[in-house]
Amino acid sequence: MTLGNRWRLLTLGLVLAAAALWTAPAGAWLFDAVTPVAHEVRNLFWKAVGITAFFFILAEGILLVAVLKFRAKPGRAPAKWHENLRLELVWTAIPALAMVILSGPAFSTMKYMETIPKSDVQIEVVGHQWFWEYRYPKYGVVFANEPLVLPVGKTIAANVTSIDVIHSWFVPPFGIKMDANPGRINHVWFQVEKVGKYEGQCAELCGVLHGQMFITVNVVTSEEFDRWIEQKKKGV
Ligand SMILES: [Cu+2]
Repeated sequence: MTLGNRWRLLTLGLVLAAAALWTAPAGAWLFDAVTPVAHEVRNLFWKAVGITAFFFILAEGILLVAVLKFRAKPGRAPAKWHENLRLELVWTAIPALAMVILSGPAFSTMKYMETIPKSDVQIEVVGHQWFWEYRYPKYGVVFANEPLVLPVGKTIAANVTSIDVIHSWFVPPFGIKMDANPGRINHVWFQVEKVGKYEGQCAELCGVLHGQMFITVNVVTSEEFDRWIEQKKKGV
């Protein structure tokens, strides 16, 4: 393979990988964030990328300069060094400090996700091998294996649990990925900003049909939601 071909193949690979990330539902928290939680997660991601990219470029830049400047040349042997305690301390301490600085926004984002505000709609999400059951306790509505329906703009609080093994309720555009553990109730909240159909999937290997434990959430207007829940109450 010639060098030109190799570059072409590499570029094609990168373009395909970027396209897959862009179109796959799993990347939606980054490209289609639709809840305040998802926006927070995305902001945190970019902060982490910014800080780590700074050190990556700095370290690789220094490496490149060292390689070019001190390499062997005709009539000159390559430079050699061994150990420099002060330098090693500095280049360990600075990135460590950067991680400490980054832990601030990381903890505040976590706190934001975990503090459930006063909710407008309370639901229960129950994982089964291999489908999701949804309950609306206030309305006495329970169903399984069909899309969850929620009103746009309202604060939704969800209790997440499981009947059998560990599942995970993962809806990327909401920035939500919560384990559903048997014998334990986990809490999440979200407020969807746009009407639409959102997709997710069980994100914890839970058995042979794990790959088919899809999640669909239809986010509708309040009026549509009221109509839908009335119908559901009647068992339609
Ligand atoms: Cu599962």
